[in-house]
Order: sequence, then C-alpha cells, then structure tokens
Amino acid sequence: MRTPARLSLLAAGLFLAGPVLLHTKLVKAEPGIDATVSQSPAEVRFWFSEKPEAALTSAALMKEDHSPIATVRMKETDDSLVVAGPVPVKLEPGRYMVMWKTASKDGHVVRGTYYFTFDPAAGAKP
Ligand SMILES: [Cu+2]
Repeated sequence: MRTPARLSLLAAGLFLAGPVLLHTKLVKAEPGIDATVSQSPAEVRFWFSEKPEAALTSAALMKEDHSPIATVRMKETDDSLVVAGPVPVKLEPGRYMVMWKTASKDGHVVRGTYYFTFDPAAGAKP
C-alpha cells in the first residue's frame, strides 16, 4: 500500500509550498542558475514572476567560500519583469554564488541563492 503514503507526502509538499506561491520568484537569471559561462559576466540580470521593485532588488556576488566580491545594484529594464545591473569587477575563473534579494507585492523580502561557474575554456568545448 504505497499510494496513501505518497499522497500524504504530496499533500505535505503542497502545504509547504503554499505561502511561497504568493511571493515573486526568480524565474531565470544571467549568468544562469547552475550555468557555466566562458567570460566574466559584465552584468547580472534577473527575470521575476512579478514586477520587482528595482530599488529593493540587489545581487551580492560571492566566491564559493562566501567571501564577498561585489554588490550589484539592479535597475529597471524595458521589460517590467526584468532588472539588470553591472558587475563592477572582472572575475577570476571559478565557481561563484549569487545572493539575490527583492520584495514581493505585499512588501515581504524574498531572497535566494544560486551558483554559476566561470570557466574560460567552457566556450571551446563542443
Ligand atoms: Cu508575503
């Protein structure tokens, strides 16, 4: 009888996911989530599920060991769901963490982290 257990797990999952659904989500990012890029990114760009408040949106760029590199101030773009800002430094090859932060329509801060890798040799691979 595996079905009831699976159903209750699903129900628990939906319950936990519930409140989060009310908040804006990071849909896509550049440099990409878990992506490998072959050049030091000149900017960070976020695509959100709702219009973000640009003034309350930021990206903190860190090394894999969480030592800070730069904070990127995000500005509005032509697309109301997209904000972008310049990376003020050239990165060394390596793995990086992006800590993003924005505010939902209800004013609650939403934040998350993701990683990307800068590998100059990545573009040469097929
Ligand atoms: Cu909220």
